[in-house]
Parts: sequence; C-alpha cells; structure tokens
Amino acid sequence: MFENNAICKLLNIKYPIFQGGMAWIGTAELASAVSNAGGLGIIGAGNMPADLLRKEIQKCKGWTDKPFGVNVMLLSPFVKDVMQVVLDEKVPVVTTGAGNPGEYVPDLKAIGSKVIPVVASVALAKRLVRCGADAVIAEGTESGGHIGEITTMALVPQVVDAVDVPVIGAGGIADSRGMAAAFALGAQAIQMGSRFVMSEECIAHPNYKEYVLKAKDRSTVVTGRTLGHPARVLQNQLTRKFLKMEAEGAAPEELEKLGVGSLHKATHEGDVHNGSVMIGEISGMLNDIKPVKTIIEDIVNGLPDVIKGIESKCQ
Ligand code: TUI
Repeated sequence: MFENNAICKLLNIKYPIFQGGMAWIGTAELASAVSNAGGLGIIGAGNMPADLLRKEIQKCKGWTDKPFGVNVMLLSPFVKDVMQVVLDEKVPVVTTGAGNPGEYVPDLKAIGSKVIPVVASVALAKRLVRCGADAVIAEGTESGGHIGEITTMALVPQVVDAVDVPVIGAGGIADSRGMAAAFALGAQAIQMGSRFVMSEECIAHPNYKEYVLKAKDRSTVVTGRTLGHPARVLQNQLTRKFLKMEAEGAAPEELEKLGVGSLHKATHEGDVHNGSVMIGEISGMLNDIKPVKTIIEDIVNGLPDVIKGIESKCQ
C-alpha cells in the first residue's frame, strides 16, 4: 500500500499520515511515536523559545531514526530564532501555520528541508508553491486551534486544482472514512491533530483528554474572531466569558490578556474550565484513548472496506 503515493515518496515515510504540530502537546514523545509508527510526527513549536525547541528536536532524534517535522507557528514572538534552530538542526520536514512563510522558504530549501506550509486559501497556496513549497496542507475550518474560514470539503479540491504539488488534507479527519474522503477530494495524504491528542503518547493532562471524551458534535466554539486570529476550542467558562466580552466590543488588549497562557493552563495544569481546550469539530467522535500505532493501523487497515463501500454504492 502507498508505494506510489507522492507524499510517501517525497518524504520517505510508510503511511501518508501527518500528525498536526500542536503547541505544547506536539512534543518529542508524540512526534517520535507517530514517526516510529510509519507516519510523519511533527513537533509543534508554538510559542516555544528557541532553546527549548532545540532540546525537543534533539530528544526526537534520539527516539526515532525516521523522518519527522517541526511546525513553526508564524505568530510566535520567537519565530526568527525558531527558524534558525530548525536550520541548524537540519530538520527534514518543516510545516508552518498561522501566516505566510514565504521569506523563509529559500533558506530551508537550501539545507534540504522539505517545506510544507499550512494554507487556508487558494491564493496563499499558489503564492507559496511559486516560492518553492514542496507540498501544501489544506486545512479546513473544522480543525482545532487557529483556523481559517473555509471547510475542508470546499478547500481541498480547490487547492488541488490550483497547484501542481501534492496536497495534504486536514480538518475534521479522524478515521478511515475521513482519509478516504480526503483522497476522493484529491489529497495525497492527511494530517490529523485531534485524533493524536487522544493517544496514550500525547502528554496532554488527563483532564484535557477527559474533557474531549465528553465532547459532542456541537461542543466547540470559535473565539478571537474580533482579534483576527480565530481559534476553535471546547466551550467552557473561559469561552463564555471571552465570547461575551467580544460581543460587548472589548478592547483587543483586554481579550489578549484573557488568552495569554490559557492553552498551557489546559494542556499542563489540567484546568479545563479556565484554560483553552483546543480541539477540532470531530471531537464528538473521539471516544477512546489509544496508542499512536493502533490509531494509525486502524485507519490504514480500515481503508479497503471504506473504498469497497463506496464502490458498492455506485453499482
Ligand atoms: O496554526 C494552526 N493552528 C494553531 S496555531 C496555535 S497556537 C496560537 N497561539 C497564539 C495565537 C494563535 C495561535 C493553535 N493552533 N493551524 C494552521 C493554520 N494556518 N490554520 C490556518 C492557518 C492560516 C491562516 C491564514 C495560514 C495562513 C493564513 O494567511 C496568512 C496570510 O498572510 O495570507
């Protein structure tokens, strides 16, 4: 399976499955587990200072001899130093999020890294392919955390039609059906974040995972639209306060103050009431915590039956 898959060939991986590079919880533990299981594990740099990221990369190199990636969050105050660490450490795959990484592409390509930006629009996908991106991740608004406006269903085929590099579909995918659907839309691979939050290897606080287990289809809300960086999170005391303040026209500085440190509060302190529990719309379907290897193998092994089911509906 996947011998001729463009992404597997480009990155030298067994399965065309990326782990979304999530801030605070996309650590070396999770990334190395995903890479060891045949997918592409990705360390989420988030707002991490550069020296901490270097340690995380070195840990990951110690735990896997397979390709892995780093996701650079372009809104980070440390983005320049983070990029330098990624260059120094010759990270095999660099994904980016929450912005336009165009200025960094030439240096990353020069050291042989594969550059795969997350895009939320056709325009940015085209621009970055012109800059030399090796592939793009088309991420729909179903995702958790920082999001764009367009759904995966609408975004993926439009990006596929617009660029001549492989496209990875992301947003709302957590099982074999989602993978088959992304492939039907023209994607060559998938990226999943939420499904991997609910793995044994993910270091998210047990309260975080418990809160996701309780989530239903309509449990997420989007905060921060008035700030220009919308984020999908599970509804809680913090989001009720935040959304009320946004509706009342609160000043950006006041809202930013409420948000600072809130992700860490949820992921590490386990405060799911006053912290940001970032997760995608698929969370209602995440009803178990499994080892990374089982997550990946269940999805891959389930694909043939999903494809047969599609064929039978067409007869
Ligand atoms: O980056 C993500 N998801 C994230 S990042 C994050 S941590 C964070 N911390 C503080 C503030 C905001 C976030 C939590 N979740 N996903 C990738 C992604 N990128 N989704 C959407 C985009 C995106 C949106 C607009 C990429 C580019 C873009 O346009 C930029 C431009 O200049 O056109």
